[in-house]
Amino acid sequence: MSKTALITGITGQDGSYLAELLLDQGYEVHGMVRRSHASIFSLVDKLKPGECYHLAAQSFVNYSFEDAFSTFDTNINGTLHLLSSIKDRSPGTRFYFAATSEMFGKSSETPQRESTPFHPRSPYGISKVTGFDVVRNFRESYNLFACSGILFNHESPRRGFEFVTRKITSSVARIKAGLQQTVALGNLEPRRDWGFAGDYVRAMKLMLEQQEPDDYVVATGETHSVRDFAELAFARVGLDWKDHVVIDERFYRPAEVAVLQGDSSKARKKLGWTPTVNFKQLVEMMVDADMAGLAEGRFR
Ligand code: GDR
Repeated sequence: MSKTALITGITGQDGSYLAELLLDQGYEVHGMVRRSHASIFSLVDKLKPGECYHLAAQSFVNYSFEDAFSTFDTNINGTLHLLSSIKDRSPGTRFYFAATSEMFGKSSETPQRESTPFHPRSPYGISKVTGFDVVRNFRESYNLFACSGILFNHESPRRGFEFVTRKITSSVARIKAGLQQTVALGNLEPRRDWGFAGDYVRAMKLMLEQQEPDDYVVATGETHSVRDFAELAFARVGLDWKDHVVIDERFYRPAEVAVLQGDSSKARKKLGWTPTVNFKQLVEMMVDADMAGLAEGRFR
């Protein structure tokens, strides 16, 4: 297989960790940031990459409620165009699709595994279920090596500031430095299965190394509430979260996903994948990075 990889969404959290992993393994890595459908086609035609990781998406759940149309266009049509280009111009390319635990939504079982029925609760979740179905259909119809990673929440010091974990850890650093007093959050009750993004990109790569294409849940198996995250993050710098977190209804969602907890036994068994960072280590890593980043002027 050619050691050429194409990553859409390469400037995002996952794209950056994945690019580093592939470069370390001697790959020639090509990235796309914002694309038009025509440019995808010619790029795939020209590169004929051995592997293609489709990470680009409108990935912020809150925003998807405000603009479902553009979320559907980016997440569904974008995926369809890329897969169509691969089918027509580079059918040997191994394809990875960034699916998500948000597809489970109001789930009928906990923990969620590959066989758990989907019940998405947001336009984002719906768009990813459709993307997942498109990928499976291309695999079954055209014999493409196309996989979906059903990744549960994964975070890092490179996480976007709009997601709750980074919003909390960056605010902890600013509060500790005396730059602000409080952080406004929405619902503190939802529970998520939070892992480290650096671990999760390894699973993506492993999926494309298998004999057969398949779909895998990637998760730690632990679940914690937003409140737990805030409590640990503030405690890391010797503060009590109750003195600094205020609730703002604006951050509540029209429909919430109450609990996500993944069963990644299949990925552990077949891919030999295991996470290396637990919840406490993740929170501390993110707070410590934001404390250092603020001190060094990398964000304000
Ligand atoms: P999520 O991540 O929706 O799980 O999707 P996010 O960090 O946005 O929300 C997690 C939970 O925290 C609650 N919450 C808040 N969320 C945000 N963003 N801001 C707040 O102020 C706030 N207060 C409470 C939310 O309601 C939610 O329950 C992420 C994204 O990366 C998706 O793209 C990815 O598919 C999934 O993880 C797996």
